[in-house]
Amino acid sequence: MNVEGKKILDGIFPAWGVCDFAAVSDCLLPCKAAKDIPRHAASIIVAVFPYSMPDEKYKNTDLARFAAVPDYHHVINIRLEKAVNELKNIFPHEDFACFTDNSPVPEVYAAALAGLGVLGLNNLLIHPVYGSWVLIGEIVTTLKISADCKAKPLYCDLCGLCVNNCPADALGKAVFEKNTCLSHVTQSKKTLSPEQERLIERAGCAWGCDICQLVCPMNAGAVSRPLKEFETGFRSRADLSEDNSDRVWAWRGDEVMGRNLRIIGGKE
Ligand code: B12
Ligand code: SF4
Ligand code: SF4
Repeated sequence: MNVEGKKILDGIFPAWGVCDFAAVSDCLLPCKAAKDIPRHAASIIVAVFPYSMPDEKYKNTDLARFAAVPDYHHVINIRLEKAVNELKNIFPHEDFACFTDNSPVPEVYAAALAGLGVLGLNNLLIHPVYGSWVLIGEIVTTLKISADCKAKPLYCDLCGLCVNNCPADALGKAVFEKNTCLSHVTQSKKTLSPEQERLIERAGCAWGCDICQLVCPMNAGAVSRPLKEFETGFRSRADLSEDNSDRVWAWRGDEVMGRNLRIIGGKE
């Protein structure tokens, strides 16, 4: 990336790196958005977006931290699109496509390859400054940018605390048991089993699950410097009587959140 391009990215992203598209092209995730990947994609500009407030803000929370801020898909896409618009001015003949979450790119792996942190046994990217409290977004481009980190990604301290404290026993197996993960259960539209309801009740969390991050010692010194968009829209509790159209759970409809709030005895 030339100096001008770097300046653009530094001004929009709190932290970013680059990985070769070829490094992930063999392990793309099945996703409708895959059709948007530019033909002859060469590089991926991966960015991380910190979202965690200081710990005291979560004393009375009934949400996982990613769900206590405005919908990150929207917030991150605005920043990614701003970067693309500015990059197009200096690289008018290149193609760019933005993705976050709803992405064929295995984002955790791509971010680790881009030198943005290590791979946790909890499946998450742990950034050296913000810990795992970051969301990930990326720009896939035909622009050839030399990747920052050509080495294989590094792993976390492997202390096992996330595995031992996972309430759903989803971690530490050969394959992550995503359907048993509490985060998945809270987001499921299906009728829950009594066991799944008990899982939600015990955790007291109406959307998502942060247990494997809260116990992680590599998050102990994580710096809390959330995006300003996240900070201004922060709400530590779910309340269905408010306008929730900018919340991450809105796409699932009020029924799912209503069910979860009933289970944990929160405000519907
Ligand atoms: C589906 C999904 C979920 C599902 C399933 C999760 C899962 N791990 O499978 C559910 C609903 C459970 C979930 C929960 C959460 N999620 Co989620 N989720 C995703 C999503 C959309 C896809 C993940 C996926 O399917 N991975 C498939 C597996 C197989 O991929 P993988 O483990 O990375 O492995 C691939 C690569 O790493 C690669 N690979 C690995 N090693 C190697 C080695 C070599 C040599 C090669 C070639 C390839 C390779 O190959 C694998 C197969 O493709 C991603 C966004 C994305 N597009 O990546 C977000 C994402 C992973 N989730 C995210 C978050 C924040 C969460 C939660 C913390 C939310 C919460 N608080 O409740 C929890 C955490 C649960 C946990 N401990 O994993 C963030 C993670 C941010 C971070 N710091 O890492 C992401 C990146 C979304 C985002 N844009 O920020 N999630
Ligand atoms: S999010 Fe919760 S249920 Fe899912 S793996 Fe982490 S600790 Fe286990
Ligand atoms: S809790 Fe331990 S094993 Fe799990 S991600 Fe953190 S450092 Fe790795």
